[in-house]
Amino acid sequence: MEKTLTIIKPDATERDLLGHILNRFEKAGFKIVEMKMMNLSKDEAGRFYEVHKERPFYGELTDYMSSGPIVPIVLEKDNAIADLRLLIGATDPAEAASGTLRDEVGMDKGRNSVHASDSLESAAIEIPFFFG
Ligand code: IDP
Ligand code: MG
Repeated sequence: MEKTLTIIKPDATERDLLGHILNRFEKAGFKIVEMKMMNLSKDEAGRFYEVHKERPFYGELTDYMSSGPIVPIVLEKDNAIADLRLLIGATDPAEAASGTLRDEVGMDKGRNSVHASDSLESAAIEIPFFFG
C-alpha cells in the first residue's frame, strides 16, 4: 500500500468543504490514516513549498497557505500518489478535467482547494513534514 500527502487548503476549509472533500477521498478508495487541522505560519508555508522559492508566485502562495486553517491528511491506497493526482486534476481549475476535485470546487490557479504529493520522493518529504 502506498501513502501520499494531501492538504485541504484554506479556500476549502473557509467554504466548509471539508466533509465533501473527505467523502470524495473515501469514495475513491483512499483510506484516511492520519489527519489534523492546523494553521501554518508564513515561514512554515515557505518551508513546505521550498521547491517553488524561485517562482514568481512564491510570495502569494505562502501568504495564501498561511491565511487560514488547513487540513493535512495521509491517504493510503494502491497507487495512491498517481491516483490522487488524477482525482484532484490540473493545477488550474479552469484546465482541470471534468469531475476532478479542482474542477468541482477550485477557485483559481492559487486557490485550488487541495494539494497532493507529485511523486514518491515528494511524499517521503511531505508526510514527515506534518506527521513526524
Ligand atoms: P500542484 O499543486 O498542482 O502540484 P504546483 O505547480 O506544484 O502545482 O504549484 C504549487 C501550488 O502553487 C499550486 O497548487 C497553487 O496553489 C500555487 N500556484 C501554482 N501556480 C500558480 C500561479 O501561477 N499563481 C498563483 N499560485 C500558483
Ligand atoms: Mg506540486
